[in-house]
Amino acid sequence: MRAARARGALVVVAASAALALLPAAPASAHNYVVATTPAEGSTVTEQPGDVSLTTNDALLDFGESTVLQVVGPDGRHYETACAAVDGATAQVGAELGPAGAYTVVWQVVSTDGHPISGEFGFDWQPAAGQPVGAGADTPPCGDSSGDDGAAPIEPPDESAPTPSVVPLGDVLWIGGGALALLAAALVTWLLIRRRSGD
Ligand SMILES: [Cu+2]
Repeated sequence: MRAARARGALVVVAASAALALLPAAPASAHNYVVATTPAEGSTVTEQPGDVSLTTNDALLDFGESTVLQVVGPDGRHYETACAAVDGATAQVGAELGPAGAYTVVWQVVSTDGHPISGEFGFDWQPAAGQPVGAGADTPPCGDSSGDDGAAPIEPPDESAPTPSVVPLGDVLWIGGGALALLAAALVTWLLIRRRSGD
């Protein structure tokens, strides 16, 4: 009788742990990257003109919340303008400078209003006769901070009319799921320990 009750409790614990994980599903609504120009890890020999990032779904455009920075091996910025959004693609004009490894630091706003960010890299080995850009110390687009701009830009400030921009909800759901799993593991351990103690 006692073993049956303990087994029933285990089923309940397992079921509630599984339920606790369900709310994490909406996080998958975030756009994901399907292509970049230049391609990640590729070697580029001619000025690409534009550097771009394409996701699986339409991007929202809040102006400054869309960022594409092209950082050269010398740490300078080789994007030449502000990033623009066209459907599922964000792009920025660029004129690459010295040969070497370039990193594109990006932030875009997902269809659900949450910013997503990341970076990708490519190698620039200009063919003979290719013009090279001089670059700039700071991002040419909307840089008001004193830092070097290498880090992803902060989401729009709190006064912006986009309350859902910070993905805190996702963090809480995931954190809540992890806590529920921990609690379930603890209860299971206690039940097993009690049974073996009989
Ligand atoms: Cu989201």
